[in-house]
Amino acid sequence: MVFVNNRDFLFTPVMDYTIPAEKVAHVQIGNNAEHALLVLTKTGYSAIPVLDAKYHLKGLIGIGMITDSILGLERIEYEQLADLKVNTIMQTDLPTIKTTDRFQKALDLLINHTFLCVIEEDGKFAGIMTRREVLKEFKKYIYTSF
Ligand code: 2BA
Repeated sequence: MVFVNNRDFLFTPVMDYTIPAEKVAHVQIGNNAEHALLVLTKTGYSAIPVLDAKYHLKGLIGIGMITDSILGLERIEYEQLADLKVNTIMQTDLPTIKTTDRFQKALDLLINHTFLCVIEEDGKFAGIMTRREVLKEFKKYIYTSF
């Protein structure tokens, strides 16, 4: 990536920083909570996107949401995991950015979110933009500019 002057990076396309969909761990909307917990545990991520069969973004599922949904009065009711569908416990009010958006918008949102889902105009999931990728780019930029 080449920046012509100090502010140009704010206007670079978000796709320059996006981890493509095929490299992003996800679950399908019809999966149960047991499967989601398995994917989250195996990948080591605390939250991942939820997609439908057509690869449209539907929400986010995290370990905390799953635990909360099976929290009984006195214990965690693990036996409920198989019957709970991801779509009943996932977070649906999530910030997203479009493939056509500029980096500046993503930067603002990444202050409060560890990653952002990137979607195409038709809602199809394109990938994620993470704080890590952005920090890596900043590091490269700072080290090569000064
Ligand atoms: P977390 O899972 O809470 O991870 C926080 C940070 O810990 C990550 O920051 C990364 O630096 C490190 N980390 C966690 N699990 C890792 C792993 N399996 N391999 C390498 N590093 C790992 P970011 O890379 O900025 O990611 C921010 C958030 O984006 C992650 O939060 C996770 O929710 C999501 N994420 C990142 N990469 C993903 C992927 N390939 N598939 C699905 N979700 C991803």
